[in-house]
Amino acid sequence: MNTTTRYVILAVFLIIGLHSILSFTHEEYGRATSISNIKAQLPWSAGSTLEEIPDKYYIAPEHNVTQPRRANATILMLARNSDADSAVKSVRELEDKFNRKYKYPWVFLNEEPFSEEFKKRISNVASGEVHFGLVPHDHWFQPDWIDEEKATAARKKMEDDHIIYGGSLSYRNMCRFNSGFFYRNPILQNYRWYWRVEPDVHFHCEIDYDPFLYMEENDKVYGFTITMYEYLATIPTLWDTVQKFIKENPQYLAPENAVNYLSDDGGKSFNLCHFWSNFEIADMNFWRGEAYSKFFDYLDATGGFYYERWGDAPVHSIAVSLFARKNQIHFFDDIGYEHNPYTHCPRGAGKWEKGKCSCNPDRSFDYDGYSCMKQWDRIQ
Ligand SMILES: Nc1nc2c(ncn2[C@@H]2O[C@H](COP(=O)(O)OP(=O)(O)OP(=O)(O)O)[C@@H](O)[C@H]2O)c(=O)[nH]1
Ligand SMILES: *[C@@H]1O[C@H](CO)[C@@H](O)[C@H](O)[C@H]1NC(C)=O
Ligand SMILES: *[C@@H]1O[C@H](CO)[C@@H](O)[C@H](O)[C@H]1NC(C)=O
Ligand SMILES: [Mg+2]
Repeated sequence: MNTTTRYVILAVFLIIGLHSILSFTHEEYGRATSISNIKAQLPWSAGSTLEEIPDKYYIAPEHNVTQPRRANATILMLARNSDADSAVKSVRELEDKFNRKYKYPWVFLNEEPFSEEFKKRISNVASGEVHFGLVPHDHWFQPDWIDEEKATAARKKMEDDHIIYGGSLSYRNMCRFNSGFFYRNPILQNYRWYWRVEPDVHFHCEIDYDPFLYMEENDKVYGFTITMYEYLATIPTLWDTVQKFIKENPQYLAPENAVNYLSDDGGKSFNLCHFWSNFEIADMNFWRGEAYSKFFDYLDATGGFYYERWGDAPVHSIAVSLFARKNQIHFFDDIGYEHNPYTHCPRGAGKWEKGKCSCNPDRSFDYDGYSCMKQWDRIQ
């Protein structure tokens, strides 16, 4: 063996040795602090990895039935990226109470792109397909023809008067979007029915039937759980505008409509009763139809969404009460529902028991003085 060969062999050994030392240190790196190692040293998991529960102990998911038929429907949420925590909680609850059994797709809309975090966390809790959509610019932002000076002055005045969201422009964009645009979103074009859900709402009872199929098979248009009075200061000229529209377009008034829920004097004045639209199960083809399209355009042209603070709740409620038959509006008594600060808890005989509801039926908003349930009951 000459010197060169000896050096080559030595070098090879050195490289092999160095490599094993390096890979050893590499494997060791972080061991002291990695969770799995600390866990193994803690008394409650002494000496082994966590024990897995064998599959046989899991009962077959209780409601693993595939429905014979699903409606052409989606569950819809408008949200901001900053709503992720509360959005995930709403999805988790509705999945537990309803959707894990039915697996309807979810649609999330936002005027900004959803973050990867939002999409990941939502997809983790939804059982069906999930679609994340962007609201087109013109569906959201204040149109150019709005007189900005007048709108600014109106916001300032409402803020000074301490009207909730009175000074907010984004709230107005949201209300106008929910009144006249959400159902035109390209993703929602694929569906007829929607169930509107907001971040941070609660569902208190098991929902063991499909409300969409119920609506479809019983010729319903709009479903609600809570009804209450609107703040007059947010809609001072709305009813006048509605009356003008009806005068010009009497053909859209439905026979047997629900005008007597909206008005205590046969339509002369608005009693401010409306369906609380943070919960809605409804037919988008109603909003897409001729009567509502003309109605929305007529309202929008007055600028009332910006010069006042018209909400999607009174706009939807007035339209559905005038352009649909009253028996096309459905009160979902058996859906226990909470949006801070109000809860609807089932009141019908046996419904609270049947739904295994967590809400207190004595505290249901139905009996609150601010509820419009008496006006609803009166027209039944
Ligand atoms: N993407 C987006 N969503 C919004 C915006 N403002 C409100 N939303 C959503 O629109 C819905 C209604 O907004 P909320 O702030 O809950 O309004 P509200 O129910 O009248 O009032 P709260 O009592 O605050 O709940 C919710 O689903 C919100 O997540 C916004 O600027 N951008
Ligand atoms: C439950 O449903 C899933 C698909 O939805 C299926 O793969 C699974 O086999 C079902 N389990 C039982 C027990 O029916
Ligand atoms: C669902 O409804 C939408 C809107 O009416 C319609 O365009 C679409 O074709 C329907 N899809 C199915 C599968 O029926
Ligand atoms: Mg809300």
